Amino acid sequence: MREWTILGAGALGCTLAALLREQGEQVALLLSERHRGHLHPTFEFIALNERRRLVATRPRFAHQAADIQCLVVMTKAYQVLEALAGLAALPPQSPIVLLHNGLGVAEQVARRFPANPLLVGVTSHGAMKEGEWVVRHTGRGETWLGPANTAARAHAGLARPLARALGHAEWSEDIRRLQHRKLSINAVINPLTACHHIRNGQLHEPRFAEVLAQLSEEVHQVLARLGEEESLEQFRRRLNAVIELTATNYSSMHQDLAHGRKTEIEQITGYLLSHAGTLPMPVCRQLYNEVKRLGG
Ligand code: KPL
Repeated sequence: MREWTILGAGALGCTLAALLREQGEQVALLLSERHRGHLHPTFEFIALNERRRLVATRPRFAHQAADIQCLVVMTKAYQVLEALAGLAALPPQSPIVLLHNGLGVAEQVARRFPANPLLVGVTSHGAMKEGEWVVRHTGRGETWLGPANTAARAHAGLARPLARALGHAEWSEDIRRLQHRKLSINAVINPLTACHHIRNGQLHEPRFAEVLAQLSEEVHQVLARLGEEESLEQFRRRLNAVIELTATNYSSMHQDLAHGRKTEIEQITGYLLSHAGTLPMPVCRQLYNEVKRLGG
């Protein structure tokens, strides 16, 4: 039976581990050396219906990379390359699945692991940690996977067990479009909420109407430059729906800044700025600089 190895025991990584275990799938958590001694990395999982249970997974460490059959990387975008650096012994036939926010990382992973099937994806599940080993699933969402290289296409079937575990998961040959859609939402909500110390829903307060409109326009212009055909009006509707749906959440970038962690600004806003060509992008640029100034 296939074993999933999850790299990145954050809230989403543990949520995926718990939901896969519930379906009887074999799951290992790839742990950093500081967790050595945890023979069975067990954590408490709080499901959407508030039911609590202990989830036991198998511990794995980088020196066991040769045993990894399917690697799901759920670290922050900026941690992916460093986290993979210790896995040179990963078998070349083992698929690597990247499920982080932002863009620009998969190309670097492909250079580092040219033989491995490389899958990329987006997920809109929400989760948060309530302690080092206590994880709460806060929202069900969609998950999409697609190929970042030709070898990945042989692994489209991975979407099936993921769908059983997550409630929804699908394969898309046009995954870049879905990544762009997620990036465009993150590029508006994340830096604005992080810089103004607000929950997502507060973006609908009148004081943010102007900056929200300007930023949406800038982000939409870059997406159009990247070949996306969604109209500005459609983008605004989609954005407003996500703001409503996640109104009580603090965005991941807000949480990162609030906890003194590095943010994914480089892979989100930085990626857009580097693809903006001659577009001026004043609001994007200002938020990028502000997040950097705040330490992210
Ligand atoms: O994906 C998110 C994030 O916080 O990174 C959104 C959709 C903005 C929800 O908070």
